[in-house]
Amino acid sequence: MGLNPASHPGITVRSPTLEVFRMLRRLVTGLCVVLSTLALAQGKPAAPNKDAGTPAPPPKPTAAATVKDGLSTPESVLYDAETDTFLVSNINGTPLTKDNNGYVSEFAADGTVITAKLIEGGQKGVTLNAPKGLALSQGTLYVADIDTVRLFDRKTGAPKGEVKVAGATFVNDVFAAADGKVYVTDSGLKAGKDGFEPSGTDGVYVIEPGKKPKLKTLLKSKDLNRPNGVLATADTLYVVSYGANELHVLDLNGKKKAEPTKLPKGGLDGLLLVGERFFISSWEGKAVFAGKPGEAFVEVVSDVNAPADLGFDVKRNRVLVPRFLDNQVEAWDVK
Ligand SMILES: [Ca+2]
Ligand SMILES: [Ca+2]
Repeated sequence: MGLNPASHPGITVRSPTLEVFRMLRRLVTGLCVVLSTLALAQGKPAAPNKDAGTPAPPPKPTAAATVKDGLSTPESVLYDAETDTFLVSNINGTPLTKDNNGYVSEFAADGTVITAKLIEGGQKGVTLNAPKGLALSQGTLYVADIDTVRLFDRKTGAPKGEVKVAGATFVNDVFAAADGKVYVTDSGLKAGKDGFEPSGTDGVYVIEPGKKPKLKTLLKSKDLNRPNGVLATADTLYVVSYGANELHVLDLNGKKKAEPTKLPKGGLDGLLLVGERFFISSWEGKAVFAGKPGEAFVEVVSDVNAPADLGFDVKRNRVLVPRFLDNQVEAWDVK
C-alpha cells in the first residue's frame, strides 16, 4: 500500500496542481490591490507636496490696454477706423437721470486721452443727459440718450439735431447700417423701487436719415426681453436681450426670421459682427462670448465686471470693453 502523503500528519507534500492554483490566487489578489490603489489615486486629487510648495496657477489673461482716466459710467465704445481713435459715452450719474452732464470722450488706440470731452451736456448748446449707444454715419455721430437720439458733428462735436423716440423709456443702443439707416433699441425699463423694472415698451426703431430724419417703429414686443445691443446686415437685424440670454434674428422690417439663439449666460449688452463672428457681452457671465447665430457661443474674454456696449479695433483685432461699474475701458486681444 502506498503512502498517502496528504493524510500523514508529519509530512507535507504539495501537489503541483494545488501549488499552481495558490500562486495564481496570490497573483490575482496582488493585482486587485494594485488596480484598486490606482483607481483610488485617479479618483482623488494628489495631495500637495509640502516640500515642493503648491504649484502656482497659470497667469490669468489680462487686457492689452486699460483706460481709467476721465471716465464716468462708460456705456459704449465706438472705434473710428478713419482716425484710429475710439469714442466713449459717459453717463456720468445714473442711466435715466436728466442731469445734462453726460459727455463723449476720444482716446488714441493705446488709451491716451485725445479730447477729454468732445461733446458735453450743458456746453456749447449741447443737451446730453445719460449717453449710451454710439453710431457713426456719414460724418454724423448718433447718441442714444434716455428717450431721444441726439445727432452731432463727428469732428467738432457740434449738435446737429435730435430724434425723439416717442413712448420709449430707455433708449439704449444705436447702429448705423451701410445704407445710412440707424437702428435703435428701447430696453423697456424704468426706475423702480429696487433699481429698474419693466416699462413694457420694449421695441426696435429705425431712423431714416435726411434733412429731417424720420423715425419708424419696426417692432414693439415684450418677447424681445429688454432689447439692448442691435446690428443690421444687408438683410437681417440682430438684437440681444438684457433680460435674457437671447440673440434675436429679425428681418429689416422687424419680423422674426428664426428662433433666438441662446447664449451660455444672460444680461446681454454689446453686440458686434467681425467677419462672420458675433461678439456679445454678458453682465451675468462677466464675459464676452463669440459665435454664430444657431450655433454654440464660447467665452473669449473672461472676468470683466459689467461689460456694456462693445467696440472693435479693426487694426489691432481688439474687443473694446467698457466696464460700466468700474469707470474703465479695456482693450482685449482676440484671435
Ligand atoms: Ca448724467
Ligand atoms: Ca447697451
